Amino acid sequence: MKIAIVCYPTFGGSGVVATELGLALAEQGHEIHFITYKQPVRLELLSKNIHFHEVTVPIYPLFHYQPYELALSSKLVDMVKLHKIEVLHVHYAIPHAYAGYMAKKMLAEENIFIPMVTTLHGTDITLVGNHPFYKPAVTFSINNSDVVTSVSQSLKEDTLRLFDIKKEIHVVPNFIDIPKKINPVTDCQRDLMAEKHERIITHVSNLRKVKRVQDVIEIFDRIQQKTPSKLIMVGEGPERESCEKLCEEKGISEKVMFLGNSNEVDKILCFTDLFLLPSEKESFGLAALEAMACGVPVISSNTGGLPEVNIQGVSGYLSEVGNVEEMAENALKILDTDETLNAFKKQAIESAMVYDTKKVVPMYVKLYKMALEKE
Ligand code: GMT
Repeated sequence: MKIAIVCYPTFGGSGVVATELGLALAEQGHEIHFITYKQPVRLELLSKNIHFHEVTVPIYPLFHYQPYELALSSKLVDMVKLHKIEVLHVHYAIPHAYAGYMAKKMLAEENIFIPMVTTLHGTDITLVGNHPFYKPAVTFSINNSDVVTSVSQSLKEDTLRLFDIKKEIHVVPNFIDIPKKINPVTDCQRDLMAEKHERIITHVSNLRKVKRVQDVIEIFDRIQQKTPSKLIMVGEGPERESCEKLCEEKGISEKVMFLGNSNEVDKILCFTDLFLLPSEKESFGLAALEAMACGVPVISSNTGGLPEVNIQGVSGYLSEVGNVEEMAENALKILDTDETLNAFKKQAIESAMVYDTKKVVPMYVKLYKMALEKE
Protein backbone atom coordinates (compact mmCIF):
# COMPACT_ATOMS: atom_id res chain seq x y z
CA MET A 1 0.00 0.00 0.00
CA LYS A 2 1.04 3.62 -0.49
CA ILE A 3 0.30 5.41 2.75
CA ALA A 4 0.68 9.09 3.72
CA ILE A 5 1.34 9.71 7.42
CA VAL A 6 0.64 13.15 8.84
CA CYS A 7 1.92 13.85 12.36
CA TYR A 8 3.65 16.29 14.69
CA PRO A 9 7.33 15.63 14.10
CA THR A 10 8.41 16.49 17.63
CA PHE A 11 9.50 14.55 20.73
CA GLY A 12 5.83 13.99 21.74
CA GLY A 13 4.44 10.45 21.91
CA SER A 14 2.08 10.89 18.95
CA GLY A 15 4.99 11.78 16.65
CA VAL A 16 6.98 8.82 17.95
CA VAL A 17 4.08 6.40 17.40
CA ALA A 18 3.45 7.76 13.87
CA THR A 19 7.13 7.50 12.97
CA GLU A 20 7.62 4.01 14.39
CA LEU A 21 4.45 2.90 12.58
CA GLY A 22 5.76 4.27 9.28
CA LEU A 23 9.11 2.55 9.79
CA ALA A 24 7.46 -0.78 10.66
CA LEU A 25 5.13 -0.57 7.64
CA ALA A 26 8.03 0.32 5.34
CA GLU A 27 9.92 -2.74 6.59
CA GLN A 28 6.92 -4.83 5.53
CA GLY A 29 7.20 -3.36 2.03
CA HIS A 30 4.58 -0.61 2.16
CA GLU A 31 5.49 2.77 0.64
CA ILE A 32 5.34 5.44 3.34
CA HIS A 33 5.15 9.20 2.80
CA PHE A 34 5.59 11.36 5.89
CA ILE A 35 4.00 14.74 5.29
CA THR A 36 4.75 17.32 7.97
CA TYR A 37 6.63 20.57 8.63
CA LYS A 38 9.89 18.96 9.78
CA GLN A 39 11.56 15.57 9.50
CA PRO A 40 10.22 13.54 12.46
CA VAL A 41 12.81 13.17 15.24
CA ARG A 42 13.00 9.39 15.12
CA LEU A 43 13.12 9.26 11.34
CA GLU A 44 16.85 8.97 10.92
CA LEU A 45 17.10 6.82 7.85
CA LEU A 46 15.32 7.45 4.61
CA SER A 47 15.05 4.15 2.78
CA LYS A 48 13.52 3.27 -0.55
CA ASN A 49 10.13 2.82 1.10
CA ILE A 50 10.30 5.97 3.24
CA HIS A 51 9.73 9.43 1.86
CA PHE A 52 9.51 12.75 3.62
CA HIS A 53 7.68 15.75 2.16
CA GLU A 54 8.06 19.01 4.00
CA VAL A 55 5.10 21.34 4.38
CA THR A 56 6.35 24.91 4.16
CA VAL A 57 4.25 27.87 5.11
CA PRO A 58 5.38 31.09 3.47
CA ILE A 59 5.44 33.88 6.06
CA TYR A 60 3.17 36.68 4.95
CA PRO A 61 3.24 39.68 7.33
CA LEU A 62 -0.43 40.51 6.75
CA PHE A 63 -1.49 37.24 8.39
CA HIS A 64 -1.47 37.34 12.18
CA TYR A 65 -1.54 33.49 12.08
CA GLN A 66 0.13 31.70 9.19
CA PRO A 67 -2.34 29.19 7.62
CA TYR A 68 -0.59 25.82 8.24
CA GLU A 69 -3.75 23.76 7.60
CA LEU A 70 -4.10 25.31 4.16
CA ALA A 71 -0.49 24.55 3.26
CA LEU A 72 -0.86 21.00 4.63
CA SER A 73 -4.06 20.22 2.71
CA SER A 74 -2.55 21.58 -0.52
CA LYS A 75 0.59 19.50 0.03
CA LEU A 76 -1.56 16.42 0.66
CA VAL A 77 -3.43 16.96 -2.61
CA ASP A 78 -0.16 17.38 -4.56
CA MET A 79 1.53 14.36 -2.97
CA VAL A 80 -1.48 12.05 -3.34
CA LYS A 81 -1.61 12.90 -7.04
CA LEU A 82 2.14 12.70 -7.63
CA HIS A 83 2.81 9.46 -5.73
CA LYS A 84 -0.59 7.82 -6.22
CA ILE A 85 -1.05 7.53 -2.46
CA GLU A 86 -3.93 5.24 -1.50
CA VAL A 87 -4.53 5.92 2.22
CA LEU A 88 -4.18 9.02 4.43
CA HIS A 89 -3.34 8.30 8.06
CA VAL A 90 -3.52 11.44 10.17
CA HIS A 91 -2.37 11.51 13.78
CA TYR A 92 -4.27 14.10 15.81
CA ALA A 93 -7.74 15.33 15.05
CA ILE A 94 -6.64 18.95 15.05
CA PRO A 95 -5.51 20.23 12.73
CA HIS A 96 -4.53 17.11 10.80
CA ALA A 97 -7.91 15.41 10.33
CA TYR A 98 -9.36 18.82 9.53
CA ALA A 99 -6.72 19.44 6.82
CA GLY A 100 -7.05 15.83 5.62
CA TYR A 101 -10.78 16.24 5.13
CA MET A 102 -10.21 19.34 2.98
CA ALA A 103 -7.62 17.44 0.92
CA LYS A 104 -10.10 14.59 0.41
CA LYS A 105 -12.75 17.03 -0.82
CA MET A 106 -10.35 18.76 -3.22
CA LEU A 107 -9.23 15.39 -4.61
CA ALA A 108 -12.83 14.23 -5.02
CA GLU A 109 -13.39 17.21 -7.37
CA GLU A 110 -10.86 15.50 -9.64
CA ASN A 111 -12.44 12.08 -9.16
CA ILE A 112 -9.65 10.88 -6.88
CA PHE A 113 -11.05 9.12 -3.83
CA ILE A 114 -8.85 8.39 -0.85
CA PRO A 115 -9.85 7.16 2.61
CA MET A 116 -8.67 8.93 5.78
CA VAL A 117 -7.78 7.08 8.98
CA THR A 118 -7.62 9.36 12.02
CA THR A 119 -5.76 8.35 15.18
CA LEU A 120 -6.65 10.14 18.41
CA HIS A 121 -3.74 10.44 20.83
CA GLY A 122 -5.25 12.16 23.81
CA THR A 123 -4.04 15.70 24.00
CA ASP A 124 -6.16 16.44 20.93
CA ILE A 125 -9.19 15.18 22.86
CA THR A 126 -8.83 15.71 26.59
CA LEU A 127 -6.56 18.74 26.81
CA VAL A 128 -7.05 20.92 23.76
CA GLY A 129 -9.79 19.53 21.55
CA ASN A 130 -12.44 19.73 24.21
CA HIS A 131 -12.07 23.51 24.43
CA PRO A 132 -15.28 25.19 23.18
CA PHE A 133 -13.25 27.05 20.51
CA TYR A 134 -12.20 23.77 18.90
CA LYS A 135 -15.01 21.38 19.79
CA PRO A 136 -17.13 21.76 16.62
CA ALA A 137 -14.07 21.33 14.38
CA VAL A 138 -12.86 18.28 16.32
CA THR A 139 -16.31 16.65 16.29
CA PHE A 140 -16.64 17.32 12.55
CA SER A 141 -13.15 15.98 11.78
CA ILE A 142 -13.73 12.75 13.71
CA ASN A 143 -17.19 12.15 12.25
CA ASN A 144 -15.88 12.75 8.73
CA SER A 145 -12.93 10.38 9.00
CA ASP A 146 -13.39 7.02 7.30
CA VAL A 147 -11.84 5.09 10.18
CA VAL A 148 -11.13 6.40 13.67
CA THR A 149 -8.70 4.85 16.14
CA SER A 150 -7.80 5.75 19.71
CA VAL A 151 -4.69 4.66 21.59
CA SER A 152 -6.54 3.22 24.60
CA GLN A 153 -9.96 2.08 25.77
CA SER A 154 -9.90 4.96 28.24
CA LEU A 155 -9.37 7.53 25.47
CA LYS A 156 -12.18 5.95 23.46
CA GLU A 157 -14.53 6.37 26.43
CA ASP A 158 -13.37 9.99 26.98
CA THR A 159 -13.95 10.81 23.31
CA LEU A 160 -17.46 9.34 23.35
CA ARG A 161 -18.24 11.21 26.59
CA LEU A 162 -16.89 14.60 25.47
CA PHE A 163 -17.99 14.71 21.82
CA ASP A 164 -21.06 13.77 19.83
CA ILE A 165 -19.41 10.96 17.86
CA LYS A 166 -21.26 8.98 15.21
CA LYS A 167 -18.29 6.85 14.15
CA GLU A 168 -17.08 3.60 15.60
CA ILE A 169 -13.77 4.08 17.44
CA HIS A 170 -11.26 1.23 17.14
CA VAL A 171 -8.75 0.88 19.96
CA VAL A 172 -5.23 0.40 18.59
CA PRO A 173 -2.73 0.82 21.42
CA ASN A 174 0.76 2.31 21.33
CA PHE A 175 3.37 -0.33 20.55
CA ILE A 176 7.03 -1.07 20.98
CA ASP A 177 9.58 -3.24 19.22
CA ILE A 178 10.28 -5.54 22.16
CA PRO A 179 13.16 -7.58 20.65
CA LYS A 180 14.97 -4.31 19.83
CA LYS A 181 14.48 -3.04 23.39
CA ILE A 182 15.61 -6.04 25.39
CA ASN A 183 19.34 -5.59 26.08
CA PRO A 184 19.80 -3.24 23.11
CA VAL A 185 22.75 -1.35 24.58
CA THR A 186 26.07 -3.14 24.75
CA ASP A 187 27.93 -0.32 26.51
CA CYS A 188 25.50 0.41 29.35
CA GLN A 189 27.39 3.19 31.15
CA ARG A 190 25.87 3.00 34.61
CA ASP A 191 29.11 4.08 36.28
CA LEU A 192 28.88 7.54 34.72
CA MET A 193 25.61 8.22 36.50
CA ALA A 194 25.76 6.65 39.95
CA GLU A 195 27.79 4.73 42.49
CA LYS A 196 27.35 0.94 42.58
CA HIS A 197 25.22 1.01 45.73
CA GLU A 198 22.85 3.73 44.41
CA ARG A 199 19.49 3.14 42.72
CA ILE A 200 18.78 5.09 39.50
CA ILE A 201 15.32 6.57 39.03
CA THR A 202 14.30 8.13 35.70
CA HIS A 203 11.53 10.35 34.36
CA VAL A 204 11.08 11.12 30.66
CA SER A 205 8.60 13.69 29.36
CA ASN A 206 8.19 17.08 27.79
CA LEU A 207 8.09 18.56 31.31
CA ARG A 208 4.65 20.11 30.86
CA LYS A 209 2.22 20.80 33.71
CA VAL A 210 0.14 17.73 32.79
CA LYS A 211 3.14 15.50 33.65
CA ARG A 212 3.20 16.75 37.28
CA VAL A 213 6.97 16.86 37.26
CA GLN A 214 7.05 18.48 40.72
CA ASP A 215 5.53 15.20 41.96
CA VAL A 216 8.48 13.38 40.41
CA ILE A 217 10.81 15.49 42.58
CA GLU A 218 8.61 14.97 45.66
CA ILE A 219 8.59 11.18 45.16
CA PHE A 220 12.32 11.08 44.57
CA ASP A 221 12.98 13.23 47.64
CA ARG A 222 11.16 10.67 49.79
CA ILE A 223 12.98 7.75 48.12
CA GLN A 224 16.46 9.24 48.55
CA GLN A 225 15.83 9.80 52.26
CA LYS A 226 15.49 6.02 52.67
CA THR A 227 17.81 4.59 50.04
CA PRO A 228 20.86 6.06 48.24
CA SER A 229 19.70 7.06 44.78
CA LYS A 230 19.97 9.42 41.81
CA LEU A 231 17.23 10.93 39.64
CA ILE A 232 17.60 11.47 35.90
CA MET A 233 15.17 13.89 34.28
CA VAL A 234 15.02 13.56 30.50
CA GLY A 235 13.23 16.10 28.30
CA GLU A 236 12.74 19.80 27.92
CA GLY A 237 9.68 21.83 28.80
CA PRO A 238 8.10 24.74 30.63
CA GLU A 239 8.27 23.14 34.10
CA ARG A 240 12.01 22.47 34.09
CA GLU A 241 12.97 25.68 35.86
CA SER A 242 10.48 25.24 38.69
CA CYS A 243 11.67 21.64 39.16
CA GLU A 244 15.29 22.75 39.37
CA LYS A 245 14.26 25.33 41.96
CA LEU A 246 12.37 22.70 43.96
CA CYS A 247 15.47 20.49 43.97
CA GLU A 248 17.53 23.43 45.26
CA GLU A 249 14.99 24.15 48.04
CA LYS A 250 15.10 20.50 49.08
CA GLY A 251 18.91 20.42 48.93
CA ILE A 252 18.93 17.50 46.50
CA SER A 253 20.26 19.25 43.37
CA GLU A 254 23.42 17.15 43.37
CA LYS A 255 21.37 13.99 43.17
CA VAL A 256 19.20 15.14 40.24
CA MET A 257 20.45 15.39 36.66
CA PHE A 258 18.49 17.28 34.00
CA LEU A 259 19.65 15.88 30.67
CA GLY A 260 17.36 17.75 28.25
CA ASN A 261 15.92 16.12 25.13
CA SER A 262 17.52 12.86 24.10
CA ASN A 263 17.34 10.59 21.10
CA GLU A 264 19.03 7.89 23.15
CA VAL A 265 16.52 7.18 25.88
CA ASP A 266 17.38 3.45 25.63
CA LYS A 267 20.91 4.24 26.79
CA ILE A 268 19.47 5.83 29.92
CA LEU A 269 16.83 3.15 30.50
CA CYS A 270 19.47 0.40 30.32
CA PHE A 271 20.82 1.42 33.74
CA THR A 272 17.53 2.69 35.20
CA ASP A 273 16.02 0.82 38.16
CA LEU A 274 12.67 2.58 38.34
CA PHE A 275 10.59 4.88 36.11
CA LEU A 276 8.25 7.59 37.47
CA LEU A 277 5.18 8.83 35.57
CA PRO A 278 2.78 10.59 37.98
CA SER A 279 0.83 12.44 35.21
CA GLU A 280 -2.43 14.31 35.69
CA LYS A 281 -3.69 12.86 32.38
CA GLU A 282 -2.20 10.24 30.12
CA SER A 283 -4.16 8.67 27.29
CA PHE A 284 -1.75 5.74 27.10
CA GLY A 285 1.73 6.52 28.48
CA LEU A 286 4.17 5.47 25.77
CA ALA A 287 7.08 6.54 28.00
CA ALA A 288 6.00 3.97 30.60
CA LEU A 289 5.74 1.24 27.95
CA GLU A 290 9.23 2.09 26.64
CA ALA A 291 10.60 1.81 30.17
CA MET A 292 8.85 -1.53 30.78
CA ALA A 293 10.14 -2.94 27.49
CA CYS A 294 13.67 -2.09 28.66
CA GLY A 295 12.99 -3.98 31.90
CA VAL A 296 12.25 -0.97 34.10
CA PRO A 297 9.31 -1.15 36.54
CA VAL A 298 6.97 1.85 36.67
CA ILE A 299 5.45 3.93 39.45
CA SER A 300 2.62 5.90 37.89
CA SER A 301 -0.67 7.60 38.55
CA ASN A 302 -3.81 5.60 37.71
CA THR A 303 -5.18 8.15 35.26
CA GLY A 304 -6.46 7.60 31.68
CA GLY A 305 -4.92 4.66 29.86
CA LEU A 306 -2.12 4.04 32.38
CA PRO A 307 -3.94 1.12 34.09
CA GLU A 308 -4.09 -0.57 30.67
CA VAL A 309 -0.29 -0.41 30.45
CA ASN A 310 1.19 -0.51 33.95
CA ILE A 311 -0.18 -3.54 35.78
CA GLN A 312 -0.70 -3.07 39.52
CA GLY A 313 1.76 -5.15 41.54
CA VAL A 314 3.21 -6.73 38.39
CA SER A 315 5.03 -4.19 36.20
CA GLY A 316 4.94 -1.60 38.99
CA TYR A 317 2.33 0.23 41.03
CA LEU A 318 -0.35 2.86 40.38
CA SER A 319 -1.78 5.48 42.78
CA GLU A 320 -4.29 8.30 42.69
CA VAL A 321 -2.99 11.45 40.95
CA GLY A 322 -0.98 13.51 43.48
CA ASN A 323 -0.57 10.77 46.10
CA VAL A 324 3.21 11.17 46.26
CA GLU A 325 3.42 9.48 49.69
CA GLU A 326 1.99 6.22 48.39
CA MET A 327 4.01 6.43 45.18
CA ALA A 328 7.24 6.80 47.21
CA GLU A 329 6.25 3.90 49.52
CA ASN A 330 5.59 1.66 46.53
CA ALA A 331 8.84 2.74 44.90
CA LEU A 332 10.73 1.74 48.04
CA LYS A 333 8.93 -1.62 48.05
CA ILE A 334 10.26 -2.32 44.55
CA LEU A 335 13.76 -1.03 45.30
CA ASP A 336 14.02 -2.80 48.65
CA THR A 337 16.16 -5.78 47.65
CA ASP A 338 17.89 -6.80 44.43
CA GLU A 339 15.69 -9.88 44.41
CA THR A 340 12.44 -7.89 44.43
CA LEU A 341 13.77 -5.38 41.93
CA ASN A 342 14.84 -8.12 39.53
CA ALA A 343 11.44 -9.81 39.79
CA PHE A 344 9.70 -6.53 38.89
CA LYS A 345 12.13 -5.91 36.02
CA LYS A 346 11.27 -9.32 34.54
CA GLN A 347 7.54 -8.76 35.05
CA ALA A 348 7.79 -5.31 33.41
CA ILE A 349 9.15 -6.87 30.21
CA GLU A 350 6.49 -9.58 30.26
CA SER A 351 3.70 -6.98 30.65
CA ALA A 352 5.13 -4.92 27.76
CA MET A 353 5.05 -7.91 25.40
CA VAL A 354 1.30 -7.48 24.84
CA TYR A 355 2.19 -4.27 22.99
CA ASP A 356 4.85 -5.65 20.67
CA THR A 357 5.02 -4.04 17.21
CA LYS A 358 4.31 -7.41 15.62
CA LYS A 359 0.97 -7.63 17.42
CA VAL A 360 -0.20 -4.02 16.98
CA VAL A 361 0.93 -2.90 13.50
CA PRO A 362 -1.23 -5.56 11.75
CA MET A 363 -4.24 -3.96 13.46
CA TYR A 364 -3.55 -0.74 11.52
CA VAL A 365 -3.00 -2.65 8.27
CA LYS A 366 -6.37 -4.35 8.72
CA LEU A 367 -8.04 -0.97 9.25
CA TYR A 368 -6.35 0.52 6.15
CA LYS A 369 -7.77 -2.37 4.12
CA MET A 370 -11.18 -1.82 5.65
CA ALA A 371 -11.00 1.90 4.82
CA LEU A 372 -10.02 1.13 1.21
CA GLU A 373 -12.96 -1.26 0.85
CA LYS A 374 -15.33 1.44 2.12
CA GLU A 375 -14.09 4.10 -0.33
O1 GMT B 1 2.01 13.81 26.49
C1 GMT B 1 2.95 13.68 25.68
O2 GMT B 1 4.07 13.31 26.00
C2 GMT B 1 2.75 14.05 24.25
C3 GMT B 1 1.45 13.57 23.73
C4 GMT B 1 1.31 13.87 22.25
O3 GMT B 1 0.32 14.51 21.95
O4 GMT B 1 2.14 13.47 21.43
O5 GMT B 1 1.31 12.16 23.99
C5 GMT B 1 0.01 11.61 23.85
O6 GMT B 1 0.09 10.60 22.86
C6 GMT B 1 0.95 9.49 23.19
C7 GMT B 1 0.98 8.55 22.00
O7 GMT B 1 -0.27 8.04 21.70
C8 GMT B 1 0.43 8.81 24.47
O8 GMT B 1 1.25 7.72 24.81
C9 GMT B 1 0.43 9.84 25.61
O9 GMT B 1 -0.12 9.23 26.76
C10 GMT B 1 -0.41 11.06 25.22
N1 GMT B 1 -0.30 12.12 26.23
C11 GMT B 1 -1.32 12.51 26.99
O10 GMT B 1 -2.44 11.99 26.93
C12 GMT B 1 -1.05 13.60 27.96
